Amino acid sequence: MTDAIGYELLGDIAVLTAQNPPVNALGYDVRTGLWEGIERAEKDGARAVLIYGDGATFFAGADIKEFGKPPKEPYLPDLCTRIEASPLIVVSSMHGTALGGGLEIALGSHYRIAVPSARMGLPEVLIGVMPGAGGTQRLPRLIGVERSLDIITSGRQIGAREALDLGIIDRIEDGAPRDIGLAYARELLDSGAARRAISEMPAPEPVDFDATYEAVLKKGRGQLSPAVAVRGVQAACELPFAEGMKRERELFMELMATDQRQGLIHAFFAERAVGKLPELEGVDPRPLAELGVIGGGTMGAGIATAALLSGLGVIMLEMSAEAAQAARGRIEGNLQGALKRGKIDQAKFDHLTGTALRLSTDYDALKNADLVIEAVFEDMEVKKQVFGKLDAVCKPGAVLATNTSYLDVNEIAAITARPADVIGLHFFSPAHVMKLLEIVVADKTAPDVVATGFALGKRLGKVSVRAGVCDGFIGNRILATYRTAADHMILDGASPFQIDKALTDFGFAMGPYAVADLAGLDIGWATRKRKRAAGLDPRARDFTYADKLCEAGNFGQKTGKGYYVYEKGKRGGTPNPEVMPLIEADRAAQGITPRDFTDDEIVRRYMAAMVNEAARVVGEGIAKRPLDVDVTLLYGYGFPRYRGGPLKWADMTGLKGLLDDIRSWAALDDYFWQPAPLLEQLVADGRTFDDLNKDAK
Ligand code: T1G
Repeated sequence: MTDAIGYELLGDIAVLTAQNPPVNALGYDVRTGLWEGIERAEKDGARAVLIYGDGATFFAGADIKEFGKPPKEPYLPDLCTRIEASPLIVVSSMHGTALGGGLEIALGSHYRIAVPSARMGLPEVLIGVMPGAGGTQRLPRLIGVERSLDIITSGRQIGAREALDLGIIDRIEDGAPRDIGLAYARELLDSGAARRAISEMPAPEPVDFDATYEAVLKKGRGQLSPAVAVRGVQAACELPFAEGMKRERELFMELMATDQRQGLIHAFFAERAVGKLPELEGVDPRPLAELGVIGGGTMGAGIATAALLSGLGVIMLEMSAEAAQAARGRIEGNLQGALKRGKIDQAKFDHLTGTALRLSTDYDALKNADLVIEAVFEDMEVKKQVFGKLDAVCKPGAVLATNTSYLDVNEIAAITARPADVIGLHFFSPAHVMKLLEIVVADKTAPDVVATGFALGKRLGKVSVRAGVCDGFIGNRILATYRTAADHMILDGASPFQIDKALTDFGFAMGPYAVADLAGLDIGWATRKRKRAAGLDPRARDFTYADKLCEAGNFGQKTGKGYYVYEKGKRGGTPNPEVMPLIEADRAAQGITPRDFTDDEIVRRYMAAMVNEAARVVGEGIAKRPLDVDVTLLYGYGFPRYRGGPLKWADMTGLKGLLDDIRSWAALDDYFWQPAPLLEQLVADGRTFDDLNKDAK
């Protein structure tokens, strides 16, 4: 027996206890321990077996860290079948999160009980695979095809109550999983209950699996795993159980071999690694109970909403009583959304908007705040005035944060007497919805202030990424470059509509021009004017078509027209017929003869620009590791998760080919296409961005 599974014989009940923290993943030792435990219980003459998890949770699934390595027996599907085949009554008692292989172990058991707070599900599709230990064969036999398809293709977690209503579990009892499991096993034995093997239940009624496959594939924007999982469920309807298990295994192994599985696993581990920084080890964050927010516009109201929902008290500062009321209205509007979605109840809504939120027009109200974040107008002079006042009013040790999206945080810190307390906290709009938070560390920011930023991010349920100070930090700086690559392609012959389609076919939620319409074309217009005023490099390609679009008052969705025309009540827009004439006139004025672009070339150029700028951002230390860039693009810019992020995609695509492309395009434009030194270095050394992630561990 391994110590990953404890064994006890209590009278006629054998107890198998999973002891593999932190999540009782079903690694080799656990699988071996369970197999040996079942065999030993049968030899010891037990009449029932109880399986439960010590610590935080029942098994949370196969050990993802074993993915990509040669599988070692006993394989999980065989283990589930071995458990089910036991002549003893096998009971699984669940708590925490019984996920993937964990739920499959429970489905291989004959009876299932859970504590009220238990959650369960088959999230395999979220990491690029599918249930591979009988989940697609047993669940449909237990609860039918339709409900199984919902759970399996969404990968969503369900609570114990829903699981009971669906028939996935038999009982919910309060108490320790061991105690309720033992009592249930006792009851089953005393009542003479029989074994109940799901595999012996009749095959479920089929649905139109081809139509379901197509619909799921479309919904996943090219992600394979949910659609392939449909074929697994189909096998449960069309094949005998043992054949169905073989078919499931084949499909599972096909998915295991895909780049998408590599991309999704990379995303899974990267989003956990991104908050682990050597500079934070052993550094305690400062206390965080009361948050000050200056500026109650969309961004400030979003930040205040996120803070209120996390249980923090908020003091919102606005310029006037009217502005304060308007800010209150925005925050209440946001919270109404949470109320409607059932995230909070009316009592909570009243508390948050009643006592937890206070509004003021007087800086003095901030004197007890632990952290103050400003979300005022994006102008350095305005920011400096705000920080001058904060410096005078806030208590010693208060963290002073700016939400600026590109201004120099060092310059802002320098006007205070406490630059060590100053940090950038760049939220993404809407701030109570978007999960990405860039934590911008200025030259003098103290380590415990950085730790406080990460603690706030965790409290608000954000995915926080450490960024250095530069124009655009990580995400917006890289966005500016790949957006420019797209603008150049428009000058040379592509249309914004073809570019958007090529990128949504690649897996982006939206193309860059639809995104610009959503964010507001006036933002890009202001940036172009700011950069022209600061003096563009004469080698930089400029264009006027986008300015003319704005001069005509087209700012995108907020004015009903931009690159696309938006009709009230309709999702998405249709191409704006005014756009191409502006582009054609701009090309003519610049003496450009337009050429055709294939979708492949569009994606290749767009992605090469993204990867090249990301390589600069990592090379300059603005992002600590390539995975920080991947997480930023995944969580803030709609990058397709199954591709793992731009630098994971680059590794899988091949860095040498990307560098060769960049060098070939430099022949025509050696200003825009300058190979990043880090990219050249990696190619020269035969290394990958993932090698750099490993170096940083
Ligand atoms: N394998 C290995 N390590 C895992 C793991 C897993 N399944 N799940 C979590 N960890 C690590 C994680 O990397 C982190 O490590 C620590 O545990 C705490 O995790 C055949 C093949 C369970 C809800 O997809 O959803 O079964 O950073 O920070 O917020 O059909 O982890 O401390 O070094 O996330 O409390 C299916 C994935 C696998 C579940 C807990 N199961 N995990 O969340 O902690 S495929 C999953 C989660 C499968 C079979 C197939 C969450 C959690 P470190 P955490 P948490």
